[in-house]
Order: sequence, then C-alpha cells, then structure tokens
Amino acid sequence: MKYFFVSTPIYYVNARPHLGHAYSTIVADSVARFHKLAGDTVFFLTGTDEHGDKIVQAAQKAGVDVQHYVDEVSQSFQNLWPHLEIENDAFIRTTMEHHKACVQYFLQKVYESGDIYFAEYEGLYCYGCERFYTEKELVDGKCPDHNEKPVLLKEKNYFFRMTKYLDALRRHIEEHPEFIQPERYRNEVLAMLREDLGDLCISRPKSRLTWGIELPFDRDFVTYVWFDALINYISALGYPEDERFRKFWTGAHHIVAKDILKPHAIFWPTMLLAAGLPLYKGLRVHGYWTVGETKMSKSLGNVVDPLAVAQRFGVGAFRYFLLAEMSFGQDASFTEEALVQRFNADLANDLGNLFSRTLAMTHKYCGGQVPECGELDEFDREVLHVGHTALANFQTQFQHFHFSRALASLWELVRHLNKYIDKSAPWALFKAGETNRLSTVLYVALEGMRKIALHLWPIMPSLAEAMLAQLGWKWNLAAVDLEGETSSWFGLQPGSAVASSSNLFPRQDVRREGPPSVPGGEQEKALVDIEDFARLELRVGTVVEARPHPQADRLLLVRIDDGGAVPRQVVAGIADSWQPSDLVGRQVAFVANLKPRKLRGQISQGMILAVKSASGLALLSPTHPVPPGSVVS
Ligand code: ME8
Repeated sequence: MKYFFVSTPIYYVNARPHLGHAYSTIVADSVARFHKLAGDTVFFLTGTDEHGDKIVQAAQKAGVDVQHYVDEVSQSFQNLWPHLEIENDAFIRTTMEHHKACVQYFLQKVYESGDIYFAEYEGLYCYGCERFYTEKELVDGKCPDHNEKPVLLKEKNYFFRMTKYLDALRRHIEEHPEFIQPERYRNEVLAMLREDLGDLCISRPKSRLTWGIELPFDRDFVTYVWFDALINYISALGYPEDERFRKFWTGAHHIVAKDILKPHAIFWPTMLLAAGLPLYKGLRVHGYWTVGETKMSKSLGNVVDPLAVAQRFGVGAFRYFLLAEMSFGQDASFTEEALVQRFNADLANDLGNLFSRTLAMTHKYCGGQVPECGELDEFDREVLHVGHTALANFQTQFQHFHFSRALASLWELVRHLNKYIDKSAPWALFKAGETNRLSTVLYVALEGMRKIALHLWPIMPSLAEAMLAQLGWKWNLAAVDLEGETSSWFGLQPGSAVASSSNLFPRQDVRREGPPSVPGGEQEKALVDIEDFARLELRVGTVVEARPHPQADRLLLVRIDDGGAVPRQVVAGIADSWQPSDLVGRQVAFVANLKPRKLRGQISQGMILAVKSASGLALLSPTHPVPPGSVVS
C-alpha cells in the first residue's frame, strides 16, 4: 500500500477565498481523489496562514481584534471548501497550539545544531512582503510586488544558515528531476541557486511585531512568518512523534503557484535538511489565473468568487473547466464566455448527448436494462482499443499533473463513442431485428460511459457518482481497480437497471447585461438613463451582527457580510420596525457604492433598501439565499 500526501499553500487570512485559492485546492482535491481511486492511502491538507504584519494590518484596517479577525476569515475558507466538493483530511491554522509547539521544537532543534545565529542586519525592508530586499531585486527602487519603496531598517535578528545547505539542495534537484515540476520552474530554481542567496533572517523583534510564534531560545523575538508557515506541512502530520508523520511524509507533494516558488523550493528544503528530515517528494507549481487579460485584484474589483460560479454552473462543471482550461504550469484566463463555451461543447454536447441518447435507447430497445454483450466485431474492438489507450493516457497524464491533457485524452473516448453510435445506428439495428448486434453495441457504449464516469470522479465527484448511478453501477471506491480499467471492458453487469433519461449538463447561456427597453413618451424627462442607474451598485449581503446605535434610538448598527474580508458596517434608520436579533442571518439588499459617512459618530458604508408601508418597514431580500456580495442587476 502506498501513502500519498498532498497539500495546498496555507492561505493568508487577509482576503476572502477567491478563484486562485479555489484552483489550487480543487487541484489538490482531484489529485487526492485520483490517488484514492488508485488504491493509495491519502492525506490531503489545506489551511490558513495567520501570523505576521500583513494580518495585523488587515485586522486594524477592519477595526477588529486580531484573533477575532483571523477566526472569522479562516472560517470563511473552511466554510467554502465543502461547497466546492473539497474533502480535505485536515485543516491547519498556524495559530493552533500544536502548530506553535511544533515550530518551537523545530527552531530549538536547528538552533542546537548550530544553524541559527544572531547578527545585526541593515537592509531595505518591505512590510507588504515581510522581508528584506537587495537593491538588485527592486524595480525602480521599489518592491516589485507592492510597488512601494522599502524602508531602511537596521536591527538585530536571528538568521538561519541557509547557505550551508544550498549545494546539497542543488545536487538533489539535479539528481531528482521529479522534485520540482513543471520543468520551467525547476530551471528557475536552479537559476536562483546560481545567485548569491545569503542566509535567511528568521525573526522579528517583538518591539515591532508581537503577532507571531515566540522563538523558544529568545522570548524577545517572534518567528518570521514564512519559517512558521512552511512548518505547517509537518505540524499537521503530528511531527515529531505522530505515526502519521512517519507514514505520510515521504510521499509528500506540495501544490503551489509560481508566486511562492522560492520559499517552497529553497527555504523549505534547506530547513528540512538542517533539521535532519527527509525532503518532500515533489513540488508542483502552477501559473496564475487572470480575469480576461487582467490580473485579478481587489483594487480592480474583478476578483472572481468561486462559490458564485459554482452555484451558477454547478460545482462539477466549474471544477472541470478549471482543470481542462489551465495547462498546469502556465497562466490561464478566466471568463464566463470561455466557461460557457467549454461547458456547452464538452459537457452539454459531447458527454451529455452520449449519456442522454444511449440511456434513452437502452430503455427503448432493451427494457431499461444493461443488455448482454455478444461477440465483438472489428468495429467494437476498435472502441476497446481507443478506450484502453485513452484511459491509460488519462491516468499517466493525471499522475504527472497534466490535467488538461488527461481530459483531452478522455474526451477522445467520449467523441469516439458518439461516432461509434452514429455509425452503428442502433435504431436501424432495431428496425432490422438484429437484436444480438444491437445489445452488443449498447453494451460496448454503456461500458465505455461507465469508464468515463469513473475517471471523472476525481474532477467532478458528485456528477460522476450520478452518472454511475444512471448506469446502474454501484459506486464502491474500495472495489475500484483503476489499472484493470485499461485492459478489460466488462465492468457493467447485464440485467442492471439504467436510468431512462439523463440531463446532467443542460446547455448554458452567457449572461447578457443589456439595457432594458425604456418607454418613451411624455414621461421621458422624469426617467433616468440606464447609465445613471448603472452608477449605483446594489448588492445583497447577510446580516451578521446588529445592535442599537449608542447615541440614536432610531438607528441600528448593522454589520453585513458582503463577501469582503470583513463585514461592512451600515448605520440604518430601521430601529422603529426591527429588533436587532430579528435581523441577524437575514439577507438584505443595500447600496454598496455610497460614499462612506459618519452618522452620529458611527461610520456607515452603504444603505439598506427598505419599503415603507403602513405596517412598518419591509426589507428587500432575495427569494432564495444568494452568495454574500451578489450584485443586484
Ligand atoms: O502566499 N491564480 O498565501 P496567499 C492561481 N500564506 N492561484 C492563485 C492566484 C491566482 N491568480 N492567486 C492566489 C501565501 N493563488 C502564503 C502561503 S504556504 C506555507 C504559505 C493561490 O493567500 C496559489 O496557490 O497569498 C498561490 O500560491 C496562493 O494562492 C497564495 O496564497
């Protein structure tokens, strides 16, 4: 039995989960499921990174206590994952006690072996990145990530003797091509190793930052956030004493994007070497999602909410799109048009049609049961050959993280089966009374569909299970023989009942946001142009807290979850009609782009929409729950 461990980065809690986080985590989930399907014992880890300057600043900006802030944002990640069919085995938070203890154990160990020293350092420090920069790394004297001038900082700190291990690391990378993949990132790391990297500053004086893990050998300092964060991969496995660490560590695969290549490819392995621990097995690095051609960013307001996309198109289709569209390692562009196009072509047309027509024919011609398979002819054997080759390719490509190529291989079988049905024309066989031949053709097609559904399980788990159920095949993970699927074609039991129809992938349309027709005539002067209306940003959010305004009886302070990192506060004149406790949990519509202003000393960021009537104020709410922050259009 093989032990397989896969991890995502642990995400900073200074932003809500977005498309990029969802991608890495969906990839990790799919990989974990693929290995389960292959019979491995799997451990899948994700979590949140909660220490450091950045987090403190974000909490201050939101005006809430840091612990409260990190609890809330971490929870938003934990709440999201099940909606995306992500089944992680553990969720690590760097503020957990066992993680802190593990970091201190690790630090003490490396300190005692002489690889941590104290020294004065003067350098250019970027608070955004929480690290010192060399002049060479700056672009026009500014931090390339934050476009801000770093500050000159002189302070005493602890340093990790990283340089001592760089040669050993370089040799390891050269001797183990699979250690860092895709190749371009392996080359990038080898290039970094040719530069003068220096040692790694691993502490921050408490006079400057207290939100971190204390150094066990000097309580006046806290640990640099990256040194703390990277250790999550072993603290979550119960290092040093837990059995899980012993079993899973040697099969460890980390999934990250290109932005955090250096900490994972250089800091982390040298830390492991210094602690006398084996290196992880593989680092798998993917590119960035852009939105159209533009970088996704909060300030541009184009951050893609994964939950909204999954709710609109279905989580299975969303996961399929992400894996099929991005060539792992390269950047990819996300647009609704691209998603709809791929959905309609691959899922509604190719796969959906194959399912709906084959199941319908099985009902019409074979009483709704899987028919017996007769003798195979040349035509059928070609299907088996194409199928076995496609599935073997799928498995190899998937194992190597070439998800888009793997799916392209699988679709060769999908398309071949559609052609096979066209050419075999079961309707004509039925007419001609060729029942044996008809049964064989339908069996061959249905079994091919079962194989396709089974291989899609890592990517679209519940849809794949629904497809298997439609084929009358009892889903049992433990009984799957993935390798065997590439050499035999007789998994379906003749006589099992199949569904009479299938509509798992109804065609989708791109949402059109054209102007509604504006009536003309006498009243036109009183009407507003669509452009005027479009200037208003109306959204729906969920009330998470409501309390009386301390200085005004008729006002309530309402905190609304609008999908942002922290709820916004709105001062609302609804106290006459509404008790604070009746508001919590309710979804309300509000004006989101009103200029913030103070109302009796309290900041108000928006306005709740309500209808005044004889019976009091009625609030405007959606007819069914929508993701917080959804736009009213
Ligand atoms: O870096 N496209 O956390 P983070 C694809 N806490 N993936 C993206 C993306 C995009 N546009 N944007 C973000 C940190 N990601 C550290 C990690 S690990 C010990 C500590 C994904 O919240 C991608 O996986 O900034 C990227 O590496 C990660 O989010 C960065 O998340």
